[in-house]
Amino acid sequence: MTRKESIIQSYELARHQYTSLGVDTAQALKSLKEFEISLHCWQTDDVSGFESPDAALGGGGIAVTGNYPGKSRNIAEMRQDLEKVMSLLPGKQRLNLHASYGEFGDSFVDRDRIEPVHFQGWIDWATKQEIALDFNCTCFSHPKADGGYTLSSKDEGIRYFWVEHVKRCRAIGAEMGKQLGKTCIHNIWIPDGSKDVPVDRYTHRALLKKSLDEIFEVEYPTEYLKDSIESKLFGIGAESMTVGSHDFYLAYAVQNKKLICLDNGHFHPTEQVGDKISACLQFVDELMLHVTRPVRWDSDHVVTFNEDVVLIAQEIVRSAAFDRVHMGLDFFDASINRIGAYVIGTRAAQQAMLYALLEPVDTLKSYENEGKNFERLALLELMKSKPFGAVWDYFCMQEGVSVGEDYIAEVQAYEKGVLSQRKEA
Ligand code: RNT
Ligand code: ZN
Repeated sequence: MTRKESIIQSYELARHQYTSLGVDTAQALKSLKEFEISLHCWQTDDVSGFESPDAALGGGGIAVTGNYPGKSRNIAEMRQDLEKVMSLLPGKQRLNLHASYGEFGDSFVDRDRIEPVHFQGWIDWATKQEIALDFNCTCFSHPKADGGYTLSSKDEGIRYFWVEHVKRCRAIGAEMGKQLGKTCIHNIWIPDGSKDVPVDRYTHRALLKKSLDEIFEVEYPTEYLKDSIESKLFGIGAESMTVGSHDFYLAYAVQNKKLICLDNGHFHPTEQVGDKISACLQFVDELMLHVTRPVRWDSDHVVTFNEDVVLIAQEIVRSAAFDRVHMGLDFFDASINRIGAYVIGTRAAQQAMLYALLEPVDTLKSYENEGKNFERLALLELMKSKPFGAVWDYFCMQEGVSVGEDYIAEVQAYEKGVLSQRKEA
């Protein structure tokens, strides 16, 4: 039997098993193909960005550990890496850019001066790749963020600088959406917070509200731009108080019809972002997700197929919220091959979606409605050993990308041929 024949045969056997449970595998694969995940550009270069040749992540309570060779050093290398990643992923994804990744040429363009023209190269590239772009203001790794406060700063000059930056970022995002004909989601995350217990939380939060109001004064058509705001519990150096807490942003999002962005590394370790989806969706139209793997803290390890991610996927599917929940990734691991990390994490998120799509939701719901909780638990347990891997392999084959473990060799070849040729700058 050829490899192809065995993949097809395994799929057919799997299909029968799912069909007998009332699950349509073909429909599941159709939905999976339509579900676009927003790839975070910052996994290719450890969140360094290209504002200056020696740009590196600094401040803001996020940290990248590791020094695996081969990180992308410029935009050409980054695009090359992204194209490699996308060639190893089934379906079509989006790209999530940070403002620090513009094409600034030889001159230094400060954050309050950036314009759509600095991102035209990305728009052209995305047009060629036939993908959509999402965008993020970069309110960290900058001297004006060193004081610990940006949009909530009591220093009017600093606050104004960041308001201007974010306003410009929204204009850039809207331009991306307009040119690409696909809505761009612009996300705001700021590092603002305090290491030790502050006494004036109120003023900082009032200032953040004021800044957001100023930023959102300009309205863009929703076909071009949608806005999300990302909450966080704490960061390194901001252990005692984060200005943009979940309460703050959720309330702001509800009151101002914005998207709330839930990063599953930004809550207490036992809180489940999956549980928050159906709660938030009662009050906001749409959600943005940053899917990550927090190991003990917001460590941004590579996403794996774990219970947290599966619950997120299940809640999207069970809530029939495919069009209302946008999934982006947010992890950065510099201790292993970065391209491999990317592919593992994105495939894991896609697999979680597939797992959720292959769930016999109707049967499970009717068990639940009838109070048959033993039956519900039994079926949920049974689903864990169903041959969903066979459906996944078939999907990859249909999509013309590496099946099963084949992508390991592809990443190794890319490391040998491309990444290892990159000398440290
Ligand atoms: C930080 C937030 C934020 C960043 C990116 C780079 O804790 O998760 O989303 O990771 O903007
Ligand atoms: Zn995030």
